[in-house]
Amino acid sequence: MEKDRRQASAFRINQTGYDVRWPVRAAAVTEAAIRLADSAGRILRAWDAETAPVDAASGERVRLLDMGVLPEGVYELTDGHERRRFTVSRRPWQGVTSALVKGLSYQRCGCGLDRSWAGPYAHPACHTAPALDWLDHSVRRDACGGWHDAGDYGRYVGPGAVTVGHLLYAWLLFPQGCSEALGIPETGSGVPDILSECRFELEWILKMQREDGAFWHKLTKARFAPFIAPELDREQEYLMPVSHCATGAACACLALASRVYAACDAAFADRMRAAALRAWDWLEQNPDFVPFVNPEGVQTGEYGDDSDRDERFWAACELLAATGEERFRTAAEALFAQGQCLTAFGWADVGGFGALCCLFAIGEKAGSVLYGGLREAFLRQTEEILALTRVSGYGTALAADAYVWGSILPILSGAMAMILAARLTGREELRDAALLQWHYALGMNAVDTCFVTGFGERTVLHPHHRPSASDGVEAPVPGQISGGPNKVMPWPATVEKVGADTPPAKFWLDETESADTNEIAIYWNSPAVFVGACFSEA
Ligand code: 9MR
Ligand code: ZN
Repeated sequence: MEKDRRQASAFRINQTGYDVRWPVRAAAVTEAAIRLADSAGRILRAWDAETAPVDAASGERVRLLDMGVLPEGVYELTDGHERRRFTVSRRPWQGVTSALVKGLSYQRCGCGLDRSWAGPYAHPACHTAPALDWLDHSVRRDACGGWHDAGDYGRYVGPGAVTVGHLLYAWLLFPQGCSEALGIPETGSGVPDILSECRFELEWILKMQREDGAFWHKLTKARFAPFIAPELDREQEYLMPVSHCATGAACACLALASRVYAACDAAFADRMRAAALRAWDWLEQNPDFVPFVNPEGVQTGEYGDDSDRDERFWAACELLAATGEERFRTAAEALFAQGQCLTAFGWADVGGFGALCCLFAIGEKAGSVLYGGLREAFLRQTEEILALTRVSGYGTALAADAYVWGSILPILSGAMAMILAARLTGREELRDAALLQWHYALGMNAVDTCFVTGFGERTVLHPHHRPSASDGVEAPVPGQISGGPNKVMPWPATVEKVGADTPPAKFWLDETESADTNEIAIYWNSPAVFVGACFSEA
């Protein structure tokens, strides 16, 4: 039975439906003639039999069908052999967008998840013991809190800061698209739930700052826990050495958050602003980049990076926005002049956030370099992403050879850039291309799978996620997005199971063991929230 259900359909659709406002697109992996009918059986569109060129990423002959804007209703695509239904409605993605935010609340650490809001995914408090400094075990400190990073129980400063960055900008740009009540402990407090959820991480980030302003890179054990429930994972956790990238990302994120929370909690905002300024001072006093590498004996996520130029750039932009001080303009301009990837919103490359800050938070006041010049560079770089969608059979913003570990990140990050570029220019083709990435995430892809747990008729059932695998509940924790296909860095076991000849966009296993293709991570959920909020905005 299971096998049949997993058989891919010839029609790859957004399994959560489509919005009445925008063109409906689906991918067809069939050479036969195709018809689109409404619920009364009326034929609305027909496509002749056609042999499409092979799509390099999926190895499939795929046609991207454009059905235009359709009124509310249920529709059916058929090629004479198979049929597939989809719905068109108003704001269909609010539910999945809210679930993606709530998906983060299930990652809360240092506290229990109460049954009243976490339902069957409740668990007692986890990771509440004080941490030791890895470099000096005599130093003991409370660093409790934050979200578990992913399927593991570590908390990592840079990835956490980036996650909050996606979420706060989602809220700043598309407040209606991500302001639903979520059913979290703070629901009803008067503060939008998405901001309360971010605050949970921000309070932890603040705890990760050393007295001299630097940030510890991460808080983890020496090695990953077995697949046990979080509260049973009781081995000693350590503050791993400080790093330039963690300090730069935390600095930027806290400066951004200080602007956002000023209206609802001035004292909290001030604390974050002061912490950001101390982090900046540390960066100034420590100009020479040192990459973080796991100390000997440590095997948890490394999150290594070869430069802190982008973290410094994002930090300078956010501090300029938060303080208006000239010294941050000077710093941001100099860092911009060194070259930045302005379309990247990932844990390693954060230059996109600097662009976002200048173009949408500061605006023309940023001046001729950080507004005018940067805008032009940003639009030029976004054009390259748009070009990727044009050569992909599915319209995916990823080259065939770039299906990395967590390929969902560059795909959604590309969508973010195109959304912003569409907002700057009003060009609908950018918006439509961004929307294709959302469809990809929700099922319009080579594995015919909705990558968000709990959504879609063919969905992720076995994410690499310790709580999902150990809670005794059959369904995985909902509202969490799989990293997706990875042919750049797959594990040998994955290669063996998938087959070395499998095309990149199909290099995916819905198996708990496969961290390399099927883990979930906070910074994969958060760009999905940004994109979902954009397309759910009223
Ligand atoms: O998302 C990270 C990906 O870009 C790297 O290629 C991969 C291997 O280093 O690590 C990923 O991050 C993992 C982290 O190291 C530990 N927690 C789980 C993360 C998601 O798989
Ligand atoms: Zn925990």
